[in-house]
Amino acid sequence: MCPDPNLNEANLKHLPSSIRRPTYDRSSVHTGIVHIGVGGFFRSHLAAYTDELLHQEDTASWGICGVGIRDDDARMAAAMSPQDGLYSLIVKHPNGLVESSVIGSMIEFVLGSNDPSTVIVKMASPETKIVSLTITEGGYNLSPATGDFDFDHPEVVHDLEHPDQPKSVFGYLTAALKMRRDAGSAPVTILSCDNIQHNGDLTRRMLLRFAQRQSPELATWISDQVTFPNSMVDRITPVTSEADIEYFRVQSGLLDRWPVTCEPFRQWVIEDRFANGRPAWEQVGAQFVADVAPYETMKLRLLNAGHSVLGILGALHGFDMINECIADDRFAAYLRSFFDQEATPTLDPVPGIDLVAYKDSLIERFGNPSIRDSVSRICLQSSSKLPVFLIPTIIDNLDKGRSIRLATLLIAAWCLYCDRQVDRNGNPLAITDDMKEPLHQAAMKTADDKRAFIQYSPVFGDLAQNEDFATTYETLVDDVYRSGDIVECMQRLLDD
Ligand code: CS2
Repeated sequence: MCPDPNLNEANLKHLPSSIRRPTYDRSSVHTGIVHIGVGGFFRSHLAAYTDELLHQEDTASWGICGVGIRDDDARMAAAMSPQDGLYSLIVKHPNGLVESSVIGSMIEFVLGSNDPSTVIVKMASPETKIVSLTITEGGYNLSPATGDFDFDHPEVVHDLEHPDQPKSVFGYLTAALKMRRDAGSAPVTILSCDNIQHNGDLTRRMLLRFAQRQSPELATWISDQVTFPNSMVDRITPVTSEADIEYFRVQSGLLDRWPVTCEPFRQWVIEDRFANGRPAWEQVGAQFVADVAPYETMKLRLLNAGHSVLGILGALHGFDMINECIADDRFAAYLRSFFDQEATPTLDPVPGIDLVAYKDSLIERFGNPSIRDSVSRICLQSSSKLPVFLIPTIIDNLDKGRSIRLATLLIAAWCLYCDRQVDRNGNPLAITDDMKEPLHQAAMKTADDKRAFIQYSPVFGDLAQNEDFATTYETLVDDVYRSGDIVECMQRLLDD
């Protein structure tokens, strides 16, 4: 059998008219943005906004060079290279409608693992005006225990010894910024697009800590010349499945090795602090504001924390998909109570947003049956998500003497999850977490010491020292272990 032809520049003309494709001349687009961390989310979000913008006039200087600095990025490079950086974005509406388009904004892809210098030179090029990042919550090398940059991380230790052969994102950024400074090039913006409170401020703080160790003068230059706008990003983007590849193949007759599926909703709120110009993303729906803080807190504490609530409780119950959780009234009711009773009281008013409507829309988005967003994707790296998404809500509520039970049950459930690593039917849980083993060790001690899990400071900091939290947790962890049925425990809190 003849293999399907590739999705690539030459074969765009074979696409059926129902599939949108770049109608701009890709060969005249050049790189203005270098993006580190080419995964599903970057491709459904920043790259998709930028693709829409490239359809407008005078935007050809805003093409994107994708960069992979981790070993497993080689898979993405291998998928994108025969496709000239093109891929399909398959948008799935809750009513079953599906819209596909081919995205053309990523005009180059370079891998650092073999040859870091190509990446460094690209980031340092005067053409590059923005370096954007989706490196995940854990990628910022922040130790929750100390609140500081983790200088003990092996990649960081390596990068400080070998500044020209970096492995970590901070090593790369510092090497490129040094090259820019030495060449007298124009300033640059570093734009974090990860789910972290004040993601730009954190990037700046972490980068300056690292750069300072290498060269205090360089750190001062970075502090003066580089801007780090905060941004809030949102679009639910499940892990690509074989079914997505097959869907595109049937629709188009072409092989896309790594399509992206996502929901129709998207949101991007960005602080307008760019050191060297920026694309007019507002023309394609992004919102530029002076202060992103209320938007990001809302999103982290409702959407992302809400996802973790469903993910961990749903995993223990034996659900595979997030929409299955929402289809179960008991989970939907628990989530809504968490939103209303514990997350919302911690939020400031958000300009232009009706929080009740926002929460309604989250329940609808999580329930989208076409999306097939897995519980395991949500639970991935919970050890770096919960300190960002959930623990701040608990801390704020403790400070104000408000309810913490619904969020604390999640921590107790997570302890059981890390300890037993099976769902209620005894099926093994798919757990991917850098801290899986130490969390397992801590959770296993629960029978002898109920507080053992929350004393794991790399995740919880000194939260266990708060007596109100610790006693609430003790009662709930006891209930969770005795009952073994998380829905019963959820119900007890709702009935109380
Ligand atoms: C999710 C996010 O990974 C998670 O925990 O909550 O990936 C979420 O889907 C995105 O932030 C949506 O914008």
